[in-house]
Amino acid sequence: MAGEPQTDCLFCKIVSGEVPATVVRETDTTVAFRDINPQAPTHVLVIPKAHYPDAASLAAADPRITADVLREAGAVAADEKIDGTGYRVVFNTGSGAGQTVFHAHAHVLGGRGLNWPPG
Ligand code: IU
Repeated sequence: MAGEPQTDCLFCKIVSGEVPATVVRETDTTVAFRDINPQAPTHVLVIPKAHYPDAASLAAADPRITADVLREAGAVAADEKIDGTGYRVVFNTGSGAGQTVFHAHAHVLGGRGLNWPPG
């Protein structure tokens, strides 16, 4: 069923605590943790606790939790003090765009200059 935990999903296991992560923020609906392979001085992932394979399916199913994820991305940026200089929130969607974990997640990247367009 949509939103239910998936036994084979790494991020569902982080939500349940089965897989450890460096959690920086948590709400009723979201978890934010440091990316294991950081691409910038700040690289935090914000995920919904509910399982949706990507941002589009999350947004279609639950706009409120989608807003929670975006609000938490902003809160991470403020916590990390990268909101003044600028930061990027990225939802890779589909393997052709670099998505490797099919549980919706926002990358929050900052703490260095970020080029545009991204690679
Ligand atoms: P992507 O947009 O699906 O490619 O992002 C997945 C991210 O999850 C990627 O940046 C990984 O480094 C990160 N990650 C993690 O933080 N911990 C893990 O155990 C695994 C991946 I596997």
